[in-house]
Amino acid sequence: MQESCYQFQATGKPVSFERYGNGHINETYLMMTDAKEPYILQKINHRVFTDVPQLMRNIGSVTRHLAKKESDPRRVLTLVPALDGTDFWQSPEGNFWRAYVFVKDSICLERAETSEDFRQSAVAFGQFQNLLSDFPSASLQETIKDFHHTPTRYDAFAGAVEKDAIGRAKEAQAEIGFAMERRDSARLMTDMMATGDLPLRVTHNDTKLNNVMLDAATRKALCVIDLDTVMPGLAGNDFGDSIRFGASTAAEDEKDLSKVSMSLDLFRAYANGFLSACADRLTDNEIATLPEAARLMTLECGVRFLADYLSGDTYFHIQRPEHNLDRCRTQFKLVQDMENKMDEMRRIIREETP
Ligand code: ADP
Ligand code: GN1
Ligand code: MG
Repeated sequence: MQESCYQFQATGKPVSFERYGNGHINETYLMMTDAKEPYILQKINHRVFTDVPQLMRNIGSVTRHLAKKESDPRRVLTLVPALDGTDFWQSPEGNFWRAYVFVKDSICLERAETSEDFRQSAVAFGQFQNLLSDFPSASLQETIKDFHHTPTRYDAFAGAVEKDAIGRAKEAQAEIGFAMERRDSARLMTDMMATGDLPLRVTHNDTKLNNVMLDAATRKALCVIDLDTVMPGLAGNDFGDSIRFGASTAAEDEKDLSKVSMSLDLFRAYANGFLSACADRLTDNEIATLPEAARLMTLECGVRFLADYLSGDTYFHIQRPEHNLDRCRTQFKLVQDMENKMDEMRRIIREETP
């Protein structure tokens, strides 16, 4: 058994330990004990999160804030303390591990099976923002600097094109061109933030459908997971990142681009759930820019995948050599589709605003 299995205050003795889930950043494992208690163990990616103690202080304070408001243990992510009572354990090799209570009788979807599944994820993320609206944001550290500062992401991408570290730029000319044509448009949200036209809130910043748990029996929203990037951010980015991943008609790494489009039905379902949960706290500007936020989060993610492809796949986990290029292509296909559907997306937001 892995040494990390013995470092947390678990019930029972560890009997199995296996790789789990589909995250692109951390290494996630399911540990089972002889008391039949499952736990999630994670080896935190400390190349991505360079200050793990600070990251874990954020997660500890956020989960404890949520736990004060929610008594049902399945409705809030809960850290399992290490033997010494801290929220993580550092191995002799210098790796950082943490453990979570497994959210039982839940499902975590890569794709919504029905539009109601997707609407439920929107309710979860909308409520998550509500529950954190009184969280002291100044106490949160930025775990990844400029995480959703799209122009800064573009600068890093331009640097990767220029450097062309492993000679891949020639194969990606079309994608590089697509991204560069849209570079100026990428400033919209960050410029509005700089002028105070969009407020900073405590947001999740990684609102993929597989970062939310639904009740396996009722399929209603249970809780939001993957709290590594909870930081001050824009409400629209949480909306937009969910649309990017969950409103697509295909997987994020689909190779057949004819299958990839942005479903207006799924867009409406998400808008309905999100706005019903938190529209009363959002400003008119925040609501009006939701369609553009969806386009920009998708563009930004495509640019990040492409930059990682050009740099030799150092950031996102990959399962095949062209994986990041395939992911970039689906994102850009979605951007194009959203550009064609922007008027309808705006109309849906107006119609779904309570
Ligand atoms: P990553 O940052 O790598 O995406 P996540 O924290 O999202 O890691 O975890 C990866 C996957 O593990 C999730 O998509 C989910 O399927 C599963 N998972 C994570 N935490 C829990 C939990 N507390 N209970 C049940 N499943 C979980
Ligand atoms: C990563 O960790 P995961 O798989 O939930 C990434 C997100 C990207 C996403 C693309 C910390 O999310 O920003 O949008 O992949 N997380 C980090 O699928 O970079
Ligand atoms: Mg995740």
